[in-house]
Amino acid sequence: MAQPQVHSVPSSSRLDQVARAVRDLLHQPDYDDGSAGPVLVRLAWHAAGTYDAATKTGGSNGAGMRYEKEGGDPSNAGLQHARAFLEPIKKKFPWITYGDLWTVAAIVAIREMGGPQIEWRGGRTDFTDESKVPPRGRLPDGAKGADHIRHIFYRMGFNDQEIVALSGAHNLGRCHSDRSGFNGKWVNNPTRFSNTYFKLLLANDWKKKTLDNGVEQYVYVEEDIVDEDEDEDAEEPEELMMLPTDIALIQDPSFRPWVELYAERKDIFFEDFARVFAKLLELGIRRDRNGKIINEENQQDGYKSAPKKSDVATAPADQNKGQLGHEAKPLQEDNERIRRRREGAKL
Ligand code: DDH
Repeated sequence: MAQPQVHSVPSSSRLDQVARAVRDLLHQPDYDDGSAGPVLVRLAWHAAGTYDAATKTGGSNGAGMRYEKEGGDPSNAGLQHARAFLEPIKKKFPWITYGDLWTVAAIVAIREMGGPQIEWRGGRTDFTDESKVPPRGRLPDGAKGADHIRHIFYRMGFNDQEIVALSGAHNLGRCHSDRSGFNGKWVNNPTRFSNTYFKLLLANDWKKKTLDNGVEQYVYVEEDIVDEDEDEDAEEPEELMMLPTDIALIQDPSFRPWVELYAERKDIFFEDFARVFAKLLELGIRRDRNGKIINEENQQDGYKSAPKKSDVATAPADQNKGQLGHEAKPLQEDNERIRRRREGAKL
């Protein structure tokens, strides 16, 4: 029998408060490139991108990443940082579900980083156990090619154009060798949402490089960001990178025209991205005519906001070595180096 509904779907005035709190936490001078935005976007994408249209399982309802079964998927390595960033907001607004918080944080971050306004609809519940948590292995592997990308995104119900539009999120953030094994950022300003990623894909002569950890990615050093007045000992400009899956977008004859369009027309990219990201966040969610979510777990439990599981951002057990236990330590050291470099210290 259905339980009485204890919590209601958040009102827009309550959501405004959450959105404001997300905006306030984005500025993180000691983290990565100075913003929590990119990793928040990735959190929402990985929460939703587990959807399987055939079985109607996975997707952004339930916040399954709170459970080891999903949070421990090596694809989700590093997302504990995003969840930890949001924890003070959850503490301040305990009524919001993790499912809503993780997804709304991404759209606030994208807008704040100069991206489009994205439609967002609330009402996600939080799973109360892991029975509905999707199996691991549903997210894309950056080392693979076009067939793999299609296999993953067609499963969610996206077409080739939508895949390319979504991939434009790689304007943001960076790869971390202690998370995915890849390393570096796609564009010079990774905290500003734009279509630069598509421009660079087409403009640059990407060369395959094998990193010390054996991982292969593509790299390019943009000459014109080297400051000629800089003395010889100065830090080299950071090499830009692409994943093999990014390069597949310009090699595949059906993906490539969309890369060309988005490189040329930022306005069209923004419009398409907004539509497709909104679709992504709705994956796995069924609504009635009034917009109320009617998934089984929502009908059983209502708008169920789960309590926090732990005060400490812990790494999944099977994550890369070095992140176990003190998983945030290498990151902190990295960030400290970046911060000191910005302040002009020679390291
Ligand atoms: Fe991605 N992504 N992504 N990505 N992604 C990584 C980082 C970020 C793939 C692999 C990686 C999307 C699609 C794909 C963002 C958003 C989106 C990293 C680096 C890998 C690897 C992780 C790390 O080391 O920290 C692959 C493969 C695909 C694919 O399409 C085949 C999509 C669709 C999105 C989206 O948001 C719509 C963002 C943002 C980041 C930067 C995270 C950060 O911490 O910074």
